[in-house]
Amino acid sequence: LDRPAPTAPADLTLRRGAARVLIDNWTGASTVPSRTLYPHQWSWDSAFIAIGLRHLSVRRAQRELESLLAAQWADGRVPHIVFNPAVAADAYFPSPDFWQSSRAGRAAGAPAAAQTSGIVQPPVHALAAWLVHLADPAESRRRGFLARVHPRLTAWHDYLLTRRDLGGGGLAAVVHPWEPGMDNSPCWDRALQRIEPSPPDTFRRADLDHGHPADRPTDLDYGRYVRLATEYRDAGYDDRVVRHRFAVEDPCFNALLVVSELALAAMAREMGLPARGHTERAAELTRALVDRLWDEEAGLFRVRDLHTGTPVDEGSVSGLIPLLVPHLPTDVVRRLHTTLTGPRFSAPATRLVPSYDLTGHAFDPTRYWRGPAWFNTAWLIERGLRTHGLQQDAARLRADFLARAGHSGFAEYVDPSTGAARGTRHFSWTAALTLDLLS
Ligand code: 9WN
Repeated sequence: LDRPAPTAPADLTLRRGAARVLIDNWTGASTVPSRTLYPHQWSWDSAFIAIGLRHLSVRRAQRELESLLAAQWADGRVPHIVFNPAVAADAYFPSPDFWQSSRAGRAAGAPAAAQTSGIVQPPVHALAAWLVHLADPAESRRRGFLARVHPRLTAWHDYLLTRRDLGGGGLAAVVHPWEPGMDNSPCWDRALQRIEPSPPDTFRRADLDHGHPADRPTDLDYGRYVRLATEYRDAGYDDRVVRHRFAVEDPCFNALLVVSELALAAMAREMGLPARGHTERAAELTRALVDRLWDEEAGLFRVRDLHTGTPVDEGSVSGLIPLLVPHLPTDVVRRLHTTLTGPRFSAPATRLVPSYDLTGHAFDPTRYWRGPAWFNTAWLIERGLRTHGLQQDAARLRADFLARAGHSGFAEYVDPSTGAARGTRHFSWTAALTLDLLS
């Protein structure tokens, strides 16, 4: 309501460009994040993509989420990649031959037919499903969309809050740096020092065929990613038997779980089912998030390393995303807002929020999650600002999002110091969330 209607010619051009990206990246049942760098289906990408696709085709948006959920494991996990069997095995690393989900993941309930990875990504899916429903409730009811996805999404959250509550404090832990979706964030550096990297000659990085080495994680990072994934695979991806050597609680991951739990409550009410279990869970999660991860002195949420039992002393955009959570204490919202608009996260060239503290010792303006500003995190923060009535800040962030998305050719991320496009172009979630902010 506080947004201008997308009738200006520039908005229409932007809308057409964003729609073109999503049409080109649609494979028939889902959307690839990028035709070149990421040629399969990714979990949290699909959720963001569905949020944009609902403005083009509600049916396609439903399909996007349902094709992902069709690859859910019997233990409830939603895998971070669902592989497209029509794509060459060497187009992306690690490929299905590495994960071996249907064989190695049998005890954990991996599907027999689909090939998937064995790890997860942030739970944005229930929020996405609810927003897809709201785009056309009559069509959603006619197709029984919520009745089909609600039980699967509930099982997904159950998995995260039982098998993945590794700290015993009511939050979900992530066990691989790919799981929080921010692969090489400095937040993982210290925990990763404990992991001996797999030798570089044991794998081939397909990402460097398409991505610039200065924009991507390093070979040392990859060696550690491979080691951790190999150990999980060799333990049958079974959280009941594996001793995870990397285990952290991430603020963004858990904040998304809170809002997705509230989305499940809304779905339950819409279907005439009890919603109380979901709202209670959201309240417990919110309390645990604040008790375990809020750092009053730093003015943001911290990652907690479960091996040391201590907060990680790094400032990441992940620590600002809990602004999305509706029932946060008021002083926490006030402090988050101050941090967001202060020198650590207010970049000179763009209002899009950098992925890492601009004044931090590890800040790098071009390397992936160590500084560049990403569009999905900006979308989440824009929503968080509106959740707490900070409309003016939200409007400024939205305007910059749209300008950068258009100028960058729907880039994967931008350099926060110059605003220059980085990573791949025609990136699906950048296009999808552009459509959402325009609608
Ligand atoms: C590993 C697909 C994914 C995103 C992640 C982003 C990147 C993969 C990679 O691309 O990760 O999952 O190969 O680097 O970090 O957030 O979901 O777009």
